[in-house]
Amino acid sequence: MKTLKSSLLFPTLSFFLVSTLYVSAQTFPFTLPAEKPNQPLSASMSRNYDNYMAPRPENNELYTQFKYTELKGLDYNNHDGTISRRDPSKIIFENGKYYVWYTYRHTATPPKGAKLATETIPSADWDLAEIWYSTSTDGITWEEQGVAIPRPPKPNLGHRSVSTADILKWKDKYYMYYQGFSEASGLRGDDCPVLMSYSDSPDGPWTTTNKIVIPNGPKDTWDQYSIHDPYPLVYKDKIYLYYKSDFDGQPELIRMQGLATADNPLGPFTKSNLNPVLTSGHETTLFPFKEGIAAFTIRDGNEHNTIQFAKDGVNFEIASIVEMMPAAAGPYIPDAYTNTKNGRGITWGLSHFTNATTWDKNHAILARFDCDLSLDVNDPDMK
Ligand code: AAL
Repeated sequence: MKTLKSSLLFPTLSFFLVSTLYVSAQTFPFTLPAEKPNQPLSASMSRNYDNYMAPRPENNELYTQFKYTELKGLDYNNHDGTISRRDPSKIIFENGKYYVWYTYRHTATPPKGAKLATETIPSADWDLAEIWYSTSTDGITWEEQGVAIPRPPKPNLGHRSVSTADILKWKDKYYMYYQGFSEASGLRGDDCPVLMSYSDSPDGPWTTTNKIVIPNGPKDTWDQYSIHDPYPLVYKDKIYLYYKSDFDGQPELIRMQGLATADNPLGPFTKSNLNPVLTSGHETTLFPFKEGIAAFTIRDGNEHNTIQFAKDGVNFEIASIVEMMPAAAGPYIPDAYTNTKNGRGITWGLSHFTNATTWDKNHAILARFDCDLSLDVNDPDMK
């Protein structure tokens, strides 16, 4: 009896099991449904809906791959570490051409660290630097125009180095925000506040305010030693300036990003009471996207290699996980300063490559990156 029962039970159960598996495998559609399907999902499938730009996770508009292209026109032949171009600004289109600003260093020797630094020997790749600019009509061939913002004479702020600039266009005037070092980077840390110069034309001349426009935080706060990578956008009728600081390099907390807003390019800037607003990343790269702001979160922190999105410009969520992100990217953003409520995204920009592994030849070069983060690839303004 016992034998008979089990011999009947086994085929009956296996039939049900096999047919159930077969049916559920068949019922999951070949393409991903727009809404999260009401059926058992693996953890991975489930978070594909919950975490990444639902309701069309297979079509995540903030997912992309990156392509890199060598530039023409800027000298790529000198790799002995005495010339460096790095940390490009956003790119703007004015007077029929693209403009970009960047940290330019031309010194007798490569950087040698803070202990060996002198008035002519740089401590770091961005020490003893100036802010230079180039223009282009196609985004590939660039013509170097020379210095935009020189190091001011001692004892003015930034006399040791001016670097890592970004541009704001506001009511037909141009405002350049940049790191101003009054001692060699690395002496204590990579310490600097943010300075600002302004001009009626992207070709200058630039007038320096000779003032700190974004001050470091008070003692024992996360941004007490440095404000790096100032990055202004116009959003919600205000200047939204994102920046990086670094908890003084504490290993677990290294490098996060904050926000300071203002009604006027000269300030005062008010830091967000939710700072840091991004717990990961390195150099700042953000752009208006739909009603909010999207951010590249590169290189450092638990959430590095992601693109994040904040509906309100403040509370960021991971939108996608990506690879080979552009370092220090300066994108071309057609609506960076239009106070848009429907940001259109980006398709290209400049970034830098550093050769950190060969310290005795330490320098950086600029390159072009292309990506697909535009809401309308046929939009002629994106090119
Ligand atoms: C960069 C930026 C800032 C830092 C240094 C030069 O990539 O994050 O500019 O100070 O490194």
